[in-house]
Amino acid sequence: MHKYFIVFLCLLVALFITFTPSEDTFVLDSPLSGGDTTVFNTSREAFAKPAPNLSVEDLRKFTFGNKMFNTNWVTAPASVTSLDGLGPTFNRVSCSGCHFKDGRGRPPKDRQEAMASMLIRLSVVGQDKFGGPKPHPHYGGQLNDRSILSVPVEGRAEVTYEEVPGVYPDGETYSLRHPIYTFKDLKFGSLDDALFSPRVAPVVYGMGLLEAIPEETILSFSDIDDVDGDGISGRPNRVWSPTKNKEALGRFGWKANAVTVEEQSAGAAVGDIGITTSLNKNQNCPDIQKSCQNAKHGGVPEMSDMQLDRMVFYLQTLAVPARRHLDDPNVQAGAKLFVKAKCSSCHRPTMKTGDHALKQVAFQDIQPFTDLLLHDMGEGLADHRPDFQANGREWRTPPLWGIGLVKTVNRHTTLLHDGRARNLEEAILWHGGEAQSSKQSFMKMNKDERRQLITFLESL
Ligand code: HEC
Ligand code: HEC
Ligand SMILES: [Ca+2]
Ligand SMILES: [Ca+2]
Ligand SMILES: [Ca+2]
Repeated sequence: MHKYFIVFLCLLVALFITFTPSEDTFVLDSPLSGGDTTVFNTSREAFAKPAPNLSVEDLRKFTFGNKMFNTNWVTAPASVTSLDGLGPTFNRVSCSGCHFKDGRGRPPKDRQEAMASMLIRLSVVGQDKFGGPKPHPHYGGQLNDRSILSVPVEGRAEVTYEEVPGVYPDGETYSLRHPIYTFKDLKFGSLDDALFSPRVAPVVYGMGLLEAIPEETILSFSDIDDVDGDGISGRPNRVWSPTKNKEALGRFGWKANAVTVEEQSAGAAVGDIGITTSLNKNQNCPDIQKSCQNAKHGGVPEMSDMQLDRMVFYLQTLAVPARRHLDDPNVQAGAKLFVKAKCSSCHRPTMKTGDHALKQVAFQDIQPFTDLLLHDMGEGLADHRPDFQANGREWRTPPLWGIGLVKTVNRHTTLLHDGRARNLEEAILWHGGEAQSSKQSFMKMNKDERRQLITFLESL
């Protein structure tokens, strides 16, 4: 009897620990978004700085990695054989082409402009053998709108917008632009039955810190059955990890569909630039694309392990910019409203990283403003394209650290996975699903409060 009672008590304690809402949803009064990796810089280079805790030796690696990230890959065979193998089909010739100044991409300004810093993921209904999206038989996993000479481009996508007006309870009006995508110049048949997901390039600083957040911490944010009844659940994506050779917690990408910085980077190299690595040995050429398959490649693999390693190191140690204007009363009021409107239930303000192979990012107190979990964001934002465990309405909470500096670095303010929001206010107004009541809290605020919340976001 006694034994069972102890077991019962333990269960009770476990339940209590699991279901007590965590207390860490207040906003810290500290500028150090990235712990010891924080950099104080508000210039156009704010996203491009090495973490201040790097050694001289580390800085050499960082500089090499920086070069790899900025390299313009060229068609094989070229005189510089270490940097050839572009394509045959691709989207950009460098990583920084999309992640300009280590910042974020945007949709084209008009129909004439090409998609220069975003891409369209493609698939068909079903799953591949790893539980991921099933690549389109003719176009693969994404639409490659550029190619080397002698190989045709796959096609391109155009986006136009429809304005849909709305009104706040206090009478103020707004307008949201709904994107409409059309495929043009398709070389290998129609994409009418394809599932597709337009995605802009996100910022790439703080990647090592995100990688170092303990899995238990991320899982502790999850409330799959919404036991606390606040309408917010959140669940992890579990995706296939080729380097771990098993399913693992996804952290990177708009649907948390990549496990490590290395896997994300190697995937980008082959998918976006056409550069193979030891992680992705095959050229990005679906069976039907014969001239793609027959084109000359740039070695096996085209990017060496050393080159990949340095590039990953670079991304892992890019500094996070510090928060600003902490003593501005509007920023302080905005921080309180951020918690009151439960933005902080998904955009988790503070956490501590755990151990990591890179000691510079281990055990840091950080302010990423994300839980790295998937949330149902409603029909408005849905892409209807599953990505491992993420369904067509779910998106990973994007980190908000540094978001106020995007305007300075990238000279635009577009937000959300496809850049449809033209500013912070519109980004909030698109929130639905699990974030519906949070959005409503924002809408019910008076004009000054709404302004304060936005001023707070701009200070991150
Ligand atoms: C054509 C534009 C494009 C190019 C070129 C590109 N990326 Fe990206 N990058 C993206 C998009 C879009 C995403 C989001 C992917 C997703 O949601 O699946 C992304 C995501 C990432 C992320 C994860 C960021 C996060 O917050 O989760 C990293 C890291 C990254 N890219 C690194 C690279 C590297 C390294 C290269 C060069 C080898 C590269 N990218 C080239 C568009 C691009
Ligand atoms: C239920 C979880 C959840 C809640 C609550 C929530 N968000 Fe979000 N937020 C997300 C997700 C997921 C996205 C990405 C959606 C997309 O790109 O389609 C997002 C995107 C954003 C973005 C754009 C980020 C970027 O990089 O493009 C901003 C800004 C933002 N949220 C602010 C807020 C504010 C302010 C509140 C409170 C009023 C809030 N969020 C409440 C989950 C949430
Ligand atoms: Ca190639
Ligand atoms: Ca393709
Ligand atoms: Ca909940």
